[in-house]
Amino acid sequence: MKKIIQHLENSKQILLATHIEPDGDALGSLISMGLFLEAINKKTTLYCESPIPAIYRFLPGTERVVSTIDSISKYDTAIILDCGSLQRIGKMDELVGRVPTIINIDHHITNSYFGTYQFVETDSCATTALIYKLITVLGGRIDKDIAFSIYTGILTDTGSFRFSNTNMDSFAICEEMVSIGVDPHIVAQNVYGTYSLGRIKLLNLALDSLEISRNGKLSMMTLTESMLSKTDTQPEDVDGLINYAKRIEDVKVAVLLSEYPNGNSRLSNAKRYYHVSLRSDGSVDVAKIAALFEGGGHKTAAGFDIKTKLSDLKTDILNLSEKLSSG
Ligand SMILES: [Mn+2]
Repeated sequence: MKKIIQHLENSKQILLATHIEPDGDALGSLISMGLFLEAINKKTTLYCESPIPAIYRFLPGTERVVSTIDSISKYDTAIILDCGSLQRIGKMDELVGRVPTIINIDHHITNSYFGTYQFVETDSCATTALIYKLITVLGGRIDKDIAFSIYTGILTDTGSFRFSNTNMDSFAICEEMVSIGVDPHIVAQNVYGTYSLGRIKLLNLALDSLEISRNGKLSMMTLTESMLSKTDTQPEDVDGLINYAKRIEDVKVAVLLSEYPNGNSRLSNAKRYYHVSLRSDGSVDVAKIAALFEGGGHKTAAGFDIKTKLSDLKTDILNLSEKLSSG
């Protein structure tokens, strides 16, 4: 962290980027770090390839996030947030890789330690918790706007203090953010309070698609492109649906298969792109399962992308359940 601090003190033009299809921690770390650097007179660009999900647009500073980068040569430093690999930022990965100094700030267990400097703590509950540490060590001031982002990142990445990554820091940092002026009710109302009608309809279809392995240890939901179009929903509306599959009694691993928009390939037996999300009850390391398919994540939440036939994918996933130990 010392080297990162020394470097940041001298850098002038900084590009900050986070992963595609951002969650609360991705946007929270992007915005909190960006606002902090601006406050200490650094020129910054906040970049995220995907649109900002509606539930996070209440965060002060989201209007600064851009989805295009015009010229890369002006940046002396890029800070990559909440990404296990540089590829997670999306299409601009190669271009951003040319920035002279790359700082990798993350908490994913599968982090590849890319970049010039790394601040990676895999036992940290959220990347926003690392931003909090960094600002604190720098002696910086956390204002109310920054506090909202840090609080939201920790709240969402710990599943409202329910997931196994929840620790003392989660509560201590959030308590401090509340003392600075964050209203937990406002955050909860925005993040969890309202669902669009389409999302409720999508939930209905997702629940209908539930399949359980023969031994009862694995649950699987499938979301197709046509379900999204039928309910007029966006990929962001898929967020959190997997938790319904995870809550089922005796289930150790929950799987959500989401079909990527595939354009015009209408053949039912054609291979299609899928994102596979994996969640575990804590007894199974799903990051290891994801790594078998060149994916990544945490012990209890991981994922991978695959191009295959849906029937083959389902068979492969259900076969995984046989390897889940009993007890
Ligand atoms: Mn995170």
